[in-house]
Amino acid sequence: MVGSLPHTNSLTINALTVSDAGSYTVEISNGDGKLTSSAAEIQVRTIGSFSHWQSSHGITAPQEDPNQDGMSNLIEYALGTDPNTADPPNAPVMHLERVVGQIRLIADFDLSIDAVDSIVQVEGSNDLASLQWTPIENGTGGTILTRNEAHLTVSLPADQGRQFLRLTVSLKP
Ligand SMILES: [Ca+2]
Repeated sequence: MVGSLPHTNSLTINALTVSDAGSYTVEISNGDGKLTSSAAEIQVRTIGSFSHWQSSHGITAPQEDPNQDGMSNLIEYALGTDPNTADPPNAPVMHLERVVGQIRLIADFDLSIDAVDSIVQVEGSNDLASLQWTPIENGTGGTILTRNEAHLTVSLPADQGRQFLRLTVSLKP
């Protein structure tokens, strides 16, 4: 591939397609060998499109579960797992933590940084039989919800009796 380096500190290569995603070693040199660079490893990622992810994995519907691991394709997209391989699920990391004298349940969900068109929501219930799920909101009942590009973390008081959590995923319109 050929790019341009017009006396700036950045190099932009625009003529890429989604099939160019992958790992590369990049070295910069000029034609007469008088300029060279150290090698750099870079990753080119495909981001931001469930429809592209869907077609690249050969799947047809967001709610299907072709690898039968209990997670829909849409959940697999948001978590960055393979919808066709029965890998171990990208389960949340959960633990109890004492914070200022209070025992709290911490659930940390590892999210795909590429699924930028997904909307991830944690819902809670204290009774699985009722099928009543309530969105977990920051500040409600002492809940602390933090989110960054790659993680969604929920911190709940652990003295509220039995609690169940689930992850829901939808796509931005
Ligand atoms: Ca699945």
